[in-house]
Amino acid sequence: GYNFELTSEQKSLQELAQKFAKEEIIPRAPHYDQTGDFPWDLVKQAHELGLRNAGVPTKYGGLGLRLFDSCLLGEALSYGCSGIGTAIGSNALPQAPVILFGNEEQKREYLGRMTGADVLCAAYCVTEPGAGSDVAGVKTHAVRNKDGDYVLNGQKMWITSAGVANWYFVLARTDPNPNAPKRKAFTGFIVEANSVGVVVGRKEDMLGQRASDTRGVTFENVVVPKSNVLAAEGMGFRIAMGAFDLTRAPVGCKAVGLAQRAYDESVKWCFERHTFGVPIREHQAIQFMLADMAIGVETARMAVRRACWAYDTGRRNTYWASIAKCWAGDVANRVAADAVQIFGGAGFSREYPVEKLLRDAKVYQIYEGTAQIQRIIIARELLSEAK
Ligand code: CO8
Ligand code: FAD
Repeated sequence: GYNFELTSEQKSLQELAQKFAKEEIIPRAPHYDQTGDFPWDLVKQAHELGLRNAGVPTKYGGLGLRLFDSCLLGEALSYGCSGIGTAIGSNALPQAPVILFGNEEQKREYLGRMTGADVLCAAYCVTEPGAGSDVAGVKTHAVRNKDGDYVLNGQKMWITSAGVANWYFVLARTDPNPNAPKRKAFTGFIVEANSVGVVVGRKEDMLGQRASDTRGVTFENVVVPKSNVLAAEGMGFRIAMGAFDLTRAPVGCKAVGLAQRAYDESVKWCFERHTFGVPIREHQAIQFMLADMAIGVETARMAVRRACWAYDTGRRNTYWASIAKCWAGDVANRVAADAVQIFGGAGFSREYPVEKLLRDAKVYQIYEGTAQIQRIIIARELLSEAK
């Protein structure tokens, strides 16, 4: 069975990330929230401390952490600021297809590159203007040229770290037949960001997680060598879905970090703020809100750990990863909204920390599959199990 008690190594790792969040991220978070600049200084510091590329196997220079341990890091960084945490940790998403489906040469080149002295980012390009939830609606396509390489055309949208990436994972249609089965119609490519024909769009002006660099990317007759096909032509849909099994619990852990921060700020405020002659912590209505926040944070963390345990022990975790991502995303939104409520008018002001948490929380119900899509996946998994 599973045992979530942390070992002394896990505690040290967690403490390192917590210290970095407290001393480095929290003081600089308001600046990056206001400006929307990419937090290169913090990304570099995190890189030097070994807080990035955690899931990359040691053979390719990474920490080779289990998913459970990576999530300890992710939660701690997101506690400081989930936008900066995303900027620091978003390599995990484009790395997942390479870790799961790359050949030795691809792993050595594209994972090894990320773990060297240079501080590099990568990005995962699946979503398009006309296809987000419905991945099979992707229109970006690739055709073979006379050398057997591929020519890629299409437009991706909402791509995290697009403007700072060194390479992209790109999902493209390679079977033009509209009736081709999804599991055979798409191919996953690794695309060098400096390839001729790659055009990066302007940075999105976002509600929250503003430090994270989100942009569109257009591919105009980009030649991709055949050696940059992941697994084999036609494997793309399964690669994209397999990557989500590895990355949805880590997104959930970041939502837990945000929710824990909102809860901690609320508890602190309950001691400081007085109404009707008593600190507001003495009002039962406030206590019940705190209790509901605690229920959410604790169960969301457990759901994330349960999904990690399934993955780390080699079990298919699609169902658990979606439960973790969905529940943690919903909890983060409810807890952040309750934190604003507990702060009263101060909660509505940029001078206090909780309005940012509410803005930052929203995207946890949108990216890596919306709250509705997670429920679709959970229902499909449980019904197919029940058959
Ligand atoms: N593993 C392996 N194969 C799978 C999986 C899986 N988990 N899921 C599905 N498949 C296979 C199916 O078995 C099926 O194959 P077959 O035909 O052989 O049975 C084939 O794939 C097609 O599956 P479906 O019929 O289920 O396909 P649907 O078109 O019905 O849709 C989904 C499937 C699940 C709805 C899919 O489209 C989906 O996941 N949508 C959500 C998209 C999404 O999550 N996008 C996220 C983009 S990335 C992102 O947002 C990044 C955010 C920034 C993060 C920052 C991190 C720090
Ligand atoms: P739509 O698919 O148009 O959905 C609109 C609404 O309809 C949603 O509420 C959705 O839940 C609902 N809906 C859709 N279909 C159904 C259905 N069958 N049943 C019930 N409800 C349904 N993508 C990447 O590929 N890489 C990235 O790095 C990346 N980073 C992102 C960063 C940010 C900040 C944001 C906002 C998005 C990012 N995305 C990325 C895209 C993200 O994954 C998509 O926005 C998300 O999957 C939803 O797709 P959509 O925006 O097209 O919404």
